[in-house]
Amino acid sequence: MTFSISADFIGAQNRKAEAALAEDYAALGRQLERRGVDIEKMTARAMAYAVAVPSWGVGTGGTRFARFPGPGEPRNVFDKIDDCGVIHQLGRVTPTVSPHIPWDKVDDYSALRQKAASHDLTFDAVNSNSFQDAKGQKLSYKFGSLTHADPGTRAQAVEHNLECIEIGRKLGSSALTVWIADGSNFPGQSNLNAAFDRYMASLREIYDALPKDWSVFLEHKLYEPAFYSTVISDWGSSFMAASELGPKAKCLVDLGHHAPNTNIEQIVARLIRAQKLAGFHFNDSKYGDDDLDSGSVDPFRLFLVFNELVDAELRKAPGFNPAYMIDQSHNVTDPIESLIQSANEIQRAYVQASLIDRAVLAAVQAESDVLGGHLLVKQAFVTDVSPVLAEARRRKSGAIDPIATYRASGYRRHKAEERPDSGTASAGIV
Ligand SMILES: [Mn+2]
Repeated sequence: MTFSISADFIGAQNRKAEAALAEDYAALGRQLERRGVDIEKMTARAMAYAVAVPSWGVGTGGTRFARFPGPGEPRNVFDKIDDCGVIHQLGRVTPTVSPHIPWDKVDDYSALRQKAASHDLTFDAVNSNSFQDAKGQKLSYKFGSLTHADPGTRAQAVEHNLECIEIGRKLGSSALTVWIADGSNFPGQSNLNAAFDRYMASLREIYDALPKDWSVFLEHKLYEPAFYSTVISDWGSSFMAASELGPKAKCLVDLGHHAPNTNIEQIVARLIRAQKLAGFHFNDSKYGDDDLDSGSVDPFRLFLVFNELVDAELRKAPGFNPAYMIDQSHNVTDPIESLIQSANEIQRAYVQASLIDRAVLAAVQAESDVLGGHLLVKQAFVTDVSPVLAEARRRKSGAIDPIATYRASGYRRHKAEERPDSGTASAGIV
């Protein structure tokens, strides 16, 4: 019998925090009422919001220099699902898991699906991996995968993506996320145009194999591991590819995959307009694709992204149905704590953006009241909606203070005993 956190334990922890929460919730409710906002509507929105956790995120990540494993790391995808279960049990905002193939390959996918269901979890978009060589793989991706100059290597990469679709069908997923590391490190190494043509030909084969109700999410990244050129480097390339492929192909925005200071919220607005926004890989960054915890460095940028998303949601923008996922690397923290905190910050940005009265904002903008518009947006951002998030968790039988409850439970200590270091734990970032 492996250790799990009981509902009774969460209830006992919550009882210690309930009185203070009730007081804070009532005070915030009165403040919002003065602004014409019904706190109950905000709590309902917080309760309805959901973001997927990446299966790879519960293992300790690393950099290209080193990885420092933590105690009790998941040894396989079943352990990962247990950890994802705890994140959802306490935070109540992450009911889905985004799997990664081949890292999460198993013999029995119905057993994996059942394991997830035992934690009230289902599976979100499947991530393929042709940025490293799988064990026993015939041809290497050292010089590319879907855009490799060799047709045999391209065919192998296509075949891998088709296998990911098959696995995803067994897991109840309905989307495939494709990110390739393909590019070049030297001017002259690759023909920039021909590489894109090969990408399109490979993606066409994958696209044509998609089941009826499936989508393919194209993920762009400006650089790394290729440092001179990347085939799908920006949202323009991604949009071009998705447009040519058809309606099932959309563009995924990973917040870390842009040059510093890029106006990502404007990219989001454009993709919404084109009905090509697939969804997100949330994380935060300071210098590049740092894969830091969501909302840890620049919560204002996260909020501004949600400002566009809530705007699109409330005006019922055609085709707007983004998939929300976290994609970050936890190198120096307990991954479970980081994912609870990150999901909370993403949900916070969503609720903050929901505070804005869109009609008032539009009227102010129509009058070219520059600072007036800015103040409306800024007022929403500086409103501390923590009591709304805590109350949403409490009403869904989660923890009022999820990280404190997690620490008090001793979950990590128990897992360190149950999961002896096998030296095989996989973790990574995509
Ligand atoms: Mn990503």
